[in-house]
Amino acid sequence: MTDSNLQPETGVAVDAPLISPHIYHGYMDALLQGNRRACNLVVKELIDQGLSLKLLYEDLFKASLYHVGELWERNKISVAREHLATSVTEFLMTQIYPLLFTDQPSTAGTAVISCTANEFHQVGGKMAADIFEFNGWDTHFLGANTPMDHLIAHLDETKPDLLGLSLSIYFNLPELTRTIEAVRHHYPHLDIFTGGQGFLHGGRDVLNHFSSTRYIPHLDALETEIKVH
Ligand code: B12
Repeated sequence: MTDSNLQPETGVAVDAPLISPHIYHGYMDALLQGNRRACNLVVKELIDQGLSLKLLYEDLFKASLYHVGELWERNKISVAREHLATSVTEFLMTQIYPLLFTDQPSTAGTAVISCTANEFHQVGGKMAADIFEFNGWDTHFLGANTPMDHLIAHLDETKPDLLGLSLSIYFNLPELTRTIEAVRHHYPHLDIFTGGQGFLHGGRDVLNHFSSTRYIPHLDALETEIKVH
C-alpha cells in the first residue's frame, strides 16, 4: 500500500493488503475481549510481514479505536470495554518500542507533545510523539490534561524546537486557544503543530490567528512535515 491510499481527513487507509478484513476483525474481537496476548500476536505478525509503524498505528490501532468509539456511541459496548480497549492499545504501543528506539542519538531536534488542560484523550498525541522519535527527534510526551502553567514551565526548562498539541474534544478549543496565546507570548517563533478529532468539525480557522501554527490531520502528513522541517 502506498501513502496515497490514506483518506485525507482521517488518515485511515482505504485498503490495506497486510491487514485483511479477517485479520482486522480477529484483532477487534481480541481487543474488545481485552486479550492482550492475542492482540500482541497479530501485531507481531504484521510487523514481521513488513507493516510500517505508521500504518500499524493508523490502520490497526487508530481504526480499531475509532470503531470502539462508534460501538460505545451506539451503546453496543460499555464504557468499561472502551477503557479496556484503550488500555490494551497503549500496552501494545509500548510493546513495540524496541523497534522505535535505536542506539543512534536523536539529532533532529526536540519536540514537546501534550494535551491541554481537560483534554483526556492522549493516544493520538502519543502516536505523534512516536513518529517524531522514529524520525530522529527527541520527544517529551506529557500526556493528558497538562495545566497551561506547567506546560509553559516545561517549555522554559527544555527549550524545544517544536510543540505539538492534541485536541479531541471540540469544547476544549477555547483552552487550546488560550494555551497557544500563552505559548506565543513567551515563545513568538516556536513551531506549533496541532492535531486531533476536535478539529474535524471546525476550529482550524482559529489557528490562522497565530504564526507558525499548523493543523496536521494524520501521521502521514506529520511525517511529510517533519521531513521538510
Ligand atoms: C478512548 C476514548 C476516551 C478515553 C481516553 C483515554 C486515553 N487514554 O486517551 C476517555 C474515557 C478519557 C474518554 C473520555 C471522553 N470522551 Co472519548 N473517546 C475515546 C475513543 C474511543 C478513542 C480515542 C483514541 O484514542 N482514538 C485513536 C487516536 C489515535 O486517534 P486521534 O486522537 O484522532 O489521533 C490521530 C489524529 O487525530 C492525529 N493527532 C491526534 N493528536 C495529535 C497531535 C499532534 C501534535 C499531531 C501532529 C497529530 C495528532 O494523529 C493521530 C493518528 O492519526 C474515541 C473514539 C474515536 N473516534 O477516537 C472517543 C471520543 C474521542 N470521545 C468522545 C467523547 C464525547 C468523550 C467524552 C466527552 C465522554 C463523556 N461524556 O465523558 C469524554 C471527554 C473527556 C475529556 N475531557 O477529554 C467523542 C468525541 C466527539 C467530539 N469530537 O466531540 C469520541 C469521538 C467518541 C464518539 N464517537 O462520540 N474518551
